[in-house]
Amino acid sequence: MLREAIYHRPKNNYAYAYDKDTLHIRIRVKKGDATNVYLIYGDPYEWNNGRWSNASKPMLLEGSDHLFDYWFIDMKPEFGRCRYGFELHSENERLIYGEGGFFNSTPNDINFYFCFPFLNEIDVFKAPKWVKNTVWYQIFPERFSNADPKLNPPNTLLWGSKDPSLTDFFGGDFQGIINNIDHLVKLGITGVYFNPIFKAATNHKYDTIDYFEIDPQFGDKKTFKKLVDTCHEHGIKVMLDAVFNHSGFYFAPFQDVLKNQEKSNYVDWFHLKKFPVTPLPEPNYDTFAFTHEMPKLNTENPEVKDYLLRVAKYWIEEFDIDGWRLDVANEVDHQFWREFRAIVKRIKPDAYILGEIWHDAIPWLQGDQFDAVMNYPFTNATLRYIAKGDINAEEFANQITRVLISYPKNANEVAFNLLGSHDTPRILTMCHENKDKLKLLFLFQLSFIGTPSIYYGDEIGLTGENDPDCRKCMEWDEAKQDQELLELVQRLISLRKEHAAFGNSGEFSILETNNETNHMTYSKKNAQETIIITINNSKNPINITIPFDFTNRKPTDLWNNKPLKETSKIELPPYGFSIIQVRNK
Ligand code: ARE
Repeated sequence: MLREAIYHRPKNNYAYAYDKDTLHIRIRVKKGDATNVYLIYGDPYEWNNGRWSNASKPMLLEGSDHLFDYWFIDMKPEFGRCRYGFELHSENERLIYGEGGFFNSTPNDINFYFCFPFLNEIDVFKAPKWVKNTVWYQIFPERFSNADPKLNPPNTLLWGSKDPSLTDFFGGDFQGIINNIDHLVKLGITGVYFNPIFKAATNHKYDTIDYFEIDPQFGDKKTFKKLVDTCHEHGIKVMLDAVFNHSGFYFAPFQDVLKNQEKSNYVDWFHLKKFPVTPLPEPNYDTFAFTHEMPKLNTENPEVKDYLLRVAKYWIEEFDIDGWRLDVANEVDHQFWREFRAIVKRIKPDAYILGEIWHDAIPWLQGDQFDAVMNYPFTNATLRYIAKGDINAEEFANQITRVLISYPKNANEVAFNLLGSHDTPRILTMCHENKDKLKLLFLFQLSFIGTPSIYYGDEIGLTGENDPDCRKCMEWDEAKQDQELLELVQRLISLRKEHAAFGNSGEFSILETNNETNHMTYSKKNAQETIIITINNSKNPINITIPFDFTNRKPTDLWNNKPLKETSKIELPPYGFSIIQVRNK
């Protein structure tokens, strides 16, 4: 066995508390090296004469990518404490691995084992229960619906009259969202994520002027309350965008700095580099990216912290919002987020905290900061396989396995799985407008572990290149909406609700990938049923045998709602799919 490939480290995605009684342990081994892996474990205080009385348990092969196999076990340490090591078997070798390194026989020194000291309940990663079953919908408020022309900002354009430029306004507002709540309800949405709504200068409102005011183009606080109440009445949770990394240029404290320079009371609110503070030609202060309109806030300053935490509290306490999406979350200090979490959870224990992080985010998912992150690694892998077609089925399986392995299972269950957002090209455009591919994207997203999020308009086939083109006005003329697509998304969401295994309580396993046909078969399984999904991601029809024995299992074609013959052979048209259900024996 290749020792260099073997990896384990406690207290991260390789060993973590799943709940107050259960530990999850993983180990990475070179692909194909081990035939069996066992966990050797015991309580540190039960160690007698160089050994434990109890024994070892077999681990399961959880998944593989192109280099590694990942072995997994869940166990309940009787006294909450655990020392453990791994016994790895290949055809001709038996190897023990622990904190002390590699051994040919079970080490008789307890210090050579890994240590999970104690399963303290307060440290267990815990997201609000409701999140797991949520289907999100993302609304960019300026572009969803304009119902109150009195609120239109100057030069508001006729709804949908052109593709948006960086600076266009179309006048979307809260009343427009309220008027169209049925669209969300029919779709089966149970959570809405709103892009920023606070007073700001631009159409996207990421340049906050006042964190305690609604932007007047959207309505007033009364209408916002009505919006939250309307959502709640329809079983829809509400999440707002918290832009705490930076303020807008016209935020009063920043304007004060520009005016009073060294004498300003707000010099420590920002990351100023020298005086006089000047925004142009290049800002001499830290900003978001290189945008002088977005001065970076000094979240280490207690005054700034106090101000922003009051903002976080205010919108929960006064308007009963259910969650915060944190903009540019990874550029803000961890300490700020820890305090943010403590306050938010104190006032609303089941509020959801979602960080915008595009990369591996394990340091934020330890239970003390975020409940989830926007799962762009999921997005990238899925779009590459289905939309862009630049990776094949096997590589997709590798990448999706890595997505799952990167986090604890309880974090995966609430990951915010998006296919597109206001920051990315429209998914239909990514699919080169091939709607069959788009359907496969939705199928994969809505049958995967985590909480799916639909970017407004993707469900009716809006197109658009990158920002600002991906922020077109929502199309409300039913004749111009893709009704077939809409119905597909609706049905997939209801399958998620009707069949827990199809949704978030099903264990995801890849059953087969084939690079020649480019198809992939995976299953979702819970205690009651197994659902087997095949995606034919190819312009050719396929005729394949599903690697599952249906004999005496009474399979049902869930998509077409009809019983199937007990055979594993299926035929799928180009970009076709099948969803087969069997009850577990
Ligand atoms: C505007 C224009 C852009 C132009 C830019 C230049 O629209 O076309 O390039 O100005 O200054 C908001 C607005 C944007 C606006 C931007 C600046 O929505 O329209 O751009 O402000 O004024 C990284 C960050 C991530 C960030 C993205 C955009 O990590 O946090 O970049 N996303 C949030 C929001 C945005 C928002 C802001 C931040 C600022 O979701 O909408 O922009 O508040 C890789 C990297 C990622 C990177 C990602 C995208 O994968 O690894 O780190 O994300 O690409 O670039």
